[in-house]
Amino acid sequence: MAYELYYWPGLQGRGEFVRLALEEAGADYFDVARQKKGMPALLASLDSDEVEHPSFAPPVLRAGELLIGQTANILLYLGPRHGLAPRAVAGRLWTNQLQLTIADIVAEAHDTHHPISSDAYYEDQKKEAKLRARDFTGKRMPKFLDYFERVLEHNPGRGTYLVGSRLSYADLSLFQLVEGLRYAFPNTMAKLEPSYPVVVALHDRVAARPNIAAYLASKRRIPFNETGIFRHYPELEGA
Ligand SMILES: N[C@@H](CCC(=O)N[C@@H](CS)C(=O)NCC(=O)O)C(=O)O
Repeated sequence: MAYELYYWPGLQGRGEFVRLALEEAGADYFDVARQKKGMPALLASLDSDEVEHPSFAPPVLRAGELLIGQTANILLYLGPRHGLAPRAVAGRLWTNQLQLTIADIVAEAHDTHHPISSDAYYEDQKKEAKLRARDFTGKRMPKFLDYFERVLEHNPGRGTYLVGSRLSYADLSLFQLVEGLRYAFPNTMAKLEPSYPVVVALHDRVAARPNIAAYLASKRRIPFNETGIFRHYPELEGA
């Protein structure tokens, strides 16, 4: 069975957390909206008249009969099926908890460029974006990175992975978070990274995994750009 991933074409966005899990697993999947006539199919996955369990927003994954929305929920489903999360309930919940915490900082990263409204242009909320980004880079980024560094250090597996002694989708997502923050806030990350050696080492190990490295080098990996969640606006770093 090939999975169908429904996500906006042309940007990594939250779809990327699902792509990374599918790529690491070597799973068969179609990125539906990137194929011909894919957009109507994507929109149909959100249309309450068409589907039993409509999603509010992409990403959405079709797995056979199931249509699953919410990034963390999709990963909760995929994880144990592809050896990317523990099977026992405590481990599954812990992995999900970490993913939800990553979702929290992802939402905050988004709000640095859209602090007032997701429906308004960045250009119309630049002043507020500057204030929000100052708080995000000065306080929130270090607070979240402190947390993930601590989780890695406290894992009896001694910093190799976030959960137990094996790679999980939470590790892939932390990799993507570091990638995104580096793209959006390169100066801040250059200053912060020396304080987070374990997070950075995990990022590097994920990047070197054969399936991930092949994916990153492929055309399937959409470059970061200013339509996604992680956007590089130099003025938001005080430049
Ligand atoms: N909590 C959801 C958020 C989904 C979400 O906000 N998707 C964005 C794209 S990354 C979107 O299309 N939002 C449209 C909207 O909020 O109106 C998740 O983690 O999947």
